[in-house]
Amino acid sequence: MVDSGPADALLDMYRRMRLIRDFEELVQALFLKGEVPGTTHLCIGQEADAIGVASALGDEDRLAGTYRGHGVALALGVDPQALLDEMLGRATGVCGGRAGSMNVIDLSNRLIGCFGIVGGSIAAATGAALSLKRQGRGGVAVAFFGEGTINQGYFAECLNFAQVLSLPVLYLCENNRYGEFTPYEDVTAGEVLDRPRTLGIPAEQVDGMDVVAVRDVAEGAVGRARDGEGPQFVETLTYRFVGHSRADPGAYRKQGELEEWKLRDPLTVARARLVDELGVDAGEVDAVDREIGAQIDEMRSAGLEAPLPDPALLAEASEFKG
Ligand SMILES: Cc1ncc(C[n+]2csc(CCOP(=O)(O)OP(=O)(O)O)c2C)c(N)n1
Repeated sequence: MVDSGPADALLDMYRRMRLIRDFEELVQALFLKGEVPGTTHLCIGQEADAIGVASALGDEDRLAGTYRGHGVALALGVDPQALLDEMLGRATGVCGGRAGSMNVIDLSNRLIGCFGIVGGSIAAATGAALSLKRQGRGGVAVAFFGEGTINQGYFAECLNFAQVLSLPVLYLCENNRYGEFTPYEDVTAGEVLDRPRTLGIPAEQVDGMDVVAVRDVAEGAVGRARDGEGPQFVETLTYRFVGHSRADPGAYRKQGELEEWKLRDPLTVARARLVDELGVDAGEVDAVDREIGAQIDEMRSAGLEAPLPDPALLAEASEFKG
């Protein structure tokens, strides 16, 4: 091995991406068996964004995610078993089984919420950035959202507000090409980066299939926001390998597109860099895969045996129709 520093850091990021991938594959399998109430939105294929950005964050920072939020939750350090239990609606879930897949929140791990409303994460992170600035402890807030969100009112209002007040916020747009079942270009004029740039917000694009590239760009952007340079914007070029939600087969994709993107699976890209460039033994990477596989098996059994919430609380929740 040439230099163990970058190899160790990348192997750690690979491990965390593998956890997200296997976790979501388990959630999907359990959903299809009817064990997951509500719905699911998976980030399979987009793991490098969550891990790359989380790797650039410190203790004072905060992050708001979307309904596609399992990846950022795990990346920030939410307990995997508690997150799985949440998907299964169990009392031991990170939100006591009442948030489900879309609305996870874990303030102790800097996750200020995952939002089912498209654009909700932008508003939450902008507000958090205002609060962080007033506290003066150097924290930065991050908003994750998809490219379909840039046509929402929240987007224009919040970016303008943040720029005028020079708030410490990173707007992280995951451009996975589709908003639900609609290609970006069918509903959006111009390029994603044109929008923040119109307001004078520094904006850059990064390969969202390369966790090292995402981490490096995120470190730069978070650092500038922390140093008082105001809001920053990053667009990751990525792709979800699965449908929008539930059992969507993704029939709207262009022919061959999925297969082409899978060649650049973030796990494959990270593995190749580990083995071919950093000299890590392929067996070491295989061992990580096996370790995570065993962890997931244990989590599955524990989750399915975990207690359901108090029936009184369930009755209260079912009365809420809002
Ligand atoms: C305000 C609002 N409008 C519409 C929806 C329905 N909806 C859910 S996801 C989605 C697409 C969002 O696409 P994008 O922002 O690109 O994120 P992605 O799902 O690709 O991660 C839409 C329109 C919603 N949840 N909230």
